[in-house]
Amino acid sequence: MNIKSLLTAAVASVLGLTLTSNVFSAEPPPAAAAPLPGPAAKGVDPEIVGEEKAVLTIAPNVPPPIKRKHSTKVRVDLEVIEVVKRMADGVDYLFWTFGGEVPGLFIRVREGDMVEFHLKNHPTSKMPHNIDLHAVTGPGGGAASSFTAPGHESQFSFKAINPGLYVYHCATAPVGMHVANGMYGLIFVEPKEGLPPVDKEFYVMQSEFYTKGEFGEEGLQPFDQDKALDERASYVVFNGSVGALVGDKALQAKVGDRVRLFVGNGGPNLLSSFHVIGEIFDKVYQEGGIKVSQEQVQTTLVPAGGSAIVEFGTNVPGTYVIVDHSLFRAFNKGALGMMKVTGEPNLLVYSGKEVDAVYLGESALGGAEGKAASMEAEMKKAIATDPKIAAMGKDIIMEKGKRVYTQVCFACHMPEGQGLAGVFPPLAKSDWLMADKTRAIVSLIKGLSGPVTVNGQAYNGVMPPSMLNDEQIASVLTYVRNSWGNNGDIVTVEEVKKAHAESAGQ
Ligand code: HEC
Ligand SMILES: [Cu+2]
Repeated sequence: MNIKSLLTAAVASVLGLTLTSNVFSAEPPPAAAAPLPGPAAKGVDPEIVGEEKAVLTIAPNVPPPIKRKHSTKVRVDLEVIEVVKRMADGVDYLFWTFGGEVPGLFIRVREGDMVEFHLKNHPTSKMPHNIDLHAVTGPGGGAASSFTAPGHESQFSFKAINPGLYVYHCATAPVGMHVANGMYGLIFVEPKEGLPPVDKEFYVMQSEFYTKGEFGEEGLQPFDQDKALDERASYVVFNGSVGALVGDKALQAKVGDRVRLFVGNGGPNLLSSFHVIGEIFDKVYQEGGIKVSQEQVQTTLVPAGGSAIVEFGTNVPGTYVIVDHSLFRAFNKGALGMMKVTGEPNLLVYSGKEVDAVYLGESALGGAEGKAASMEAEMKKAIATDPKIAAMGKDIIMEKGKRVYTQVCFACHMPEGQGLAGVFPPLAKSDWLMADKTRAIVSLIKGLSGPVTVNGQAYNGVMPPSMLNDEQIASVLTYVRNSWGNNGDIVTVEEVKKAHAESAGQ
């Protein structure tokens, strides 16, 4: 050994790494690595009796509780594979996975077990990978001993000393990127005495993805390093994709069930404000520890690279929406799941809607319905006769009309009503529009086709019926007849109704 390699060896040993498993470089180890001081060198652990293969499950399933009362040797076989899968409808992503799934397969062992871990990297992988299990006490949480080139298998063993719910993830450089591509999952080290029995256990893991395209942009989306650096997630999801827990894939429970969720957060960057709309977590094992640390919790915080166990009873049937309560993530980036609870309604706990009454504020209190009606009539009269109120009314109608215009009409008639020469006639300063109010109303109700002449220019296109309601037609026509140099009066809902009724007969 020369000085340089001695130095490298010294640094590596300080870092707790073996030279063949450098977590900080992407270099694969030599093809035929000599057997490392493995099980033989460890001696015999008198606590360990027998051996078995771990049951691994795909989210949202959790392996069954461990009934055995002694420690054993548990063999875990986990395969890393890089696969293209659905991220959202029409959107694919090249996921790097533990077990072909995001999140990775759920591992359940018992406190005191000796875990013999076999990490296999599929031959089709482009990258070396490894695994850092937060349940491991040892350098790199196993990462140092599990660096595995494509087409190779690594083995290491650890004693599951600390009970709790732990995240595991890939820790191969660049670590952030490996995690961002889907390399994380949960391992539950069940306390010796077990957790109290429940009816249903589920595995829910949040994480986010950084894609070149914006949310929903179709096709195979590559990873976006800049967005990841800025923590600008395009997708925030439960169980690896948009809709993984929605519709037929919703979690299922029955009224009266006690439900336990093993919740993880793979990150790589964002915290999760984990919430189930319409439920209260009556027990929370905060941060995935084994003590119930809080009761009656609405939203629990799950850190990146962390977990929580939450429990609740189901009392009322229905659909319960699971969200990251950072709500734009839930409703705009995918962090939304569902739990469907079936069974008999429980009116003592939740009544459902009992009354839908008209509410008119304090002045209507104690008054009969007649009073409300006469008030409404008075208001209408005041609006009609008071020019100030009338003007205010017009502002509101213009505002509404503008909204309709920018949603529906501008695509053809252009933002400033200028139209498109020879194809879409102008609305700005249109003689056709201003000449006949009723005709304009009818053109929106029924659509317009055949030759029309606007400001001396002939058009012969098709405008489909607008599908707007009477109020929207009134407001948008008010808007276009009072914008871009047009000067008209208000088009009222009554006028639209009348035109509607008359044109229906034709
Ligand atoms: C899909 C394109 C399209 C949309 C959307 C559309 N129009 Fe039109 N519009 C046309 C075409 C084409 C004509 C000419 C029809 C013809 O030649 O008979 C027309 C004609 C008109 C006319 C009569 C001619 C004129 O310039 O004065 C009015 C008024 C009008 N549209 C208003 C609207 C309003 C208001 C909306 C939104 C609620 C709307 N249009 C939405 C395509 C469209
Ligand atoms: Cu990896």
